[in-house]
Amino acid sequence: MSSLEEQIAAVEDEIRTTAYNKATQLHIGRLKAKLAVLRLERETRAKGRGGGLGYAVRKSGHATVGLVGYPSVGKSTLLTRLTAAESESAAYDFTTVSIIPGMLRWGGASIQLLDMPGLVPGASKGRGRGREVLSVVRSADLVLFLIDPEHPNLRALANELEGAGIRINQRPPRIVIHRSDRGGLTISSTVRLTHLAGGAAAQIAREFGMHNGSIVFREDATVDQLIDVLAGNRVYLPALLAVNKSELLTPSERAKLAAELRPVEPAFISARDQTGLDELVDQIGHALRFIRVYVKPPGRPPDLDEPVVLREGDTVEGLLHRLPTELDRTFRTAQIWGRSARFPGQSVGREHVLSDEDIVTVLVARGSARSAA
Ligand SMILES: Nc1nc2c(ncn2[C@@H]2O[C@H](COP(=O)(O)OP(=O)(O)O)[C@@H](O)[C@H]2O)c(=O)[nH]1
Ligand SMILES: [Mg+2]
Repeated sequence: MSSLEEQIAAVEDEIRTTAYNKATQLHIGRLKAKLAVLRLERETRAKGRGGGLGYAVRKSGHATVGLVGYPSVGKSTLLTRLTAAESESAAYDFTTVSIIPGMLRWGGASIQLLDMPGLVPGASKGRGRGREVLSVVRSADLVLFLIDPEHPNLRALANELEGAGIRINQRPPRIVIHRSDRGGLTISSTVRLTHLAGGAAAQIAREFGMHNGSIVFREDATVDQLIDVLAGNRVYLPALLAVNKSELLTPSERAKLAAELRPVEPAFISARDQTGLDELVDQIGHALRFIRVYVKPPGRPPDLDEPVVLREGDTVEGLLHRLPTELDRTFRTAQIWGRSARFPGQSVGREHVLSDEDIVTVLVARGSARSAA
């Protein structure tokens, strides 16, 4: 019986050496599924040994940004420039051996920036503390890739994240899975499937040990997307790219690099000379999709100077978590003025999704100590 690593290597090899065509398509799909299952097993074992759990990073601020790049691209220098944190930097690799947090402000929101050890090739397989670093990346709200003009290999960097189950600038596939113990497997779809037609989906599900239940496709998903949903431990993160040390580039070198990186549009910065940094912070702020919500105590005007900063998609529930716990405990209904309200003063429940610049009055159950926020 070969070891787990050997099995993984063997399947990876077979995928690499099998030519992709109509006849091998399903076979490759099943190999990919097999590989995903073996990798899940490897994760489980690593966790059992206490490895792969990552650093304990206490999140703070309204959102967390993970700084991802190879060693010596200037991550620590950038953190020091953007935040008050003291991240030591030096002209050799691996100066940062732990995760260093710093805080920056953007339009009323505070954003935690995490400087971490540089990724090295093979990080997702555990090289150079890669697994620990990647588990910190998983918990971030945004990835900021940093590359330098000498090693502009964004693809390799992104592949390390892919290998660790992190999906960049993608939304979760619209596939709904229900497992059960009996009744066989039902596959249905609301659109025509071009990648997973003719029993392919069922065969891939079986590789994951799923023999009963239902899979509903709400989009024309690929094999990889189905595998992601079956594996179940993927995270979907937005990402930005910055090219550091860009003061070293001539205008034509810069244009050439920009063309190579297309369709990604990098921010060209110099952490050393502090150029392009304001624009970068703006990009970060927009990418995090903050919204500002104003709380209005009943019968009084809202406090327009002190918004509660939330993220797009956050609900009244999320707002309550930011207010005194008493309000959360005794919450009855919320009244909304603004873009998310169908009419001014609409009453909504905890699940209501808020919009930027909404005004919210929290009403609490009668007989509670205070009647409202
Ligand atoms: N030319 C240039 N060098 C930089 C810039 N930013 C950082 N460096 C240098 O690159 C080296 C590595 O920086 P560091 O921040 O430690 O990189 P890290 O390993 O990614 O954290 C140091 O010698 C820095 O002074 C920059 O914008 N331009
Ligand atoms: Mg560093």
